[in-house]
Amino acid sequence: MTEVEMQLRLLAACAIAQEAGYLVRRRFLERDDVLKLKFKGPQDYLTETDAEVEKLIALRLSQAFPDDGFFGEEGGGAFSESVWIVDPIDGTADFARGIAYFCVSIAFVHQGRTQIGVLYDPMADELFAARRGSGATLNGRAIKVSAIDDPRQSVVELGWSPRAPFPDYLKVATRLNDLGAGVKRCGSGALGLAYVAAGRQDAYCELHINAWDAAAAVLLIEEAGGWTNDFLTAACLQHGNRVIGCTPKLRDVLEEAMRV
Ligand code: LIP
Repeated sequence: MTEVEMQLRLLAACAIAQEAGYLVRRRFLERDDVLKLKFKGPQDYLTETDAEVEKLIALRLSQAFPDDGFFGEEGGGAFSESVWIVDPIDGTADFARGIAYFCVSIAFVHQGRTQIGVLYDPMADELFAARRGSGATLNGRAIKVSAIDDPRQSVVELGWSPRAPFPDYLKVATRLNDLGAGVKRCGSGALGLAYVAAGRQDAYCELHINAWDAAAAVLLIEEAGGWTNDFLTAACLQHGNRVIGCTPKLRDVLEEAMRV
């Protein structure tokens, strides 16, 4: 794929993520007060907006790049040599409950490697973007991970979902606490990883997360000078994987803490 073809995909992904984010924001602000919750599984929320936004993103990408593949959290798809991997709303639980902490996540994977990662948080109006080898940005300004190298000074977000055994989560959380880390959990793995890239926190770990949740944000960390585990393996595309994204000097202690 040529330099121009890749750059066009970055620019298009940024524009599409923002258009999709504006739709998510509209739906969030116009929702009625009656709580109508639907679930795909235990603690796995499904909203009409997820499907609506994913359809919009798929349409825009197919119009711009008809030969690329598409895989979305809601509608699935196929993993081809050049494929877009999309989470229309990462942080669905918070979106569904009226908490403004979610984002649109779009990754472009070519020959098995993430080449473009774009996240847009429509409530904060923050566009995170990265192209492999070209750095990472937040609203157009270069970002980099923090310089924290001491776990006792670190903030570590430890994500969880019923996809991983809760006792294992508690085991890792206890180890992180024993290291002196400030341990937190929010509800969007994508934003949690993006905040590591922006230096707002020092690590994001999760025992299991799906490719569409994290692929884009993992590239942000790589391009912002951080370290990540080998997340997007061939198996990850189908089955997900554990994820560690952090400042480089926290790698060893976090890999140890995440062994279960
Ligand atoms: C979410 C992930 C998060 C995980 C949540 C959920 P969703 O994705 O980003 O890391 O802990 O349970 O899976 O469902 O909001 O797209």
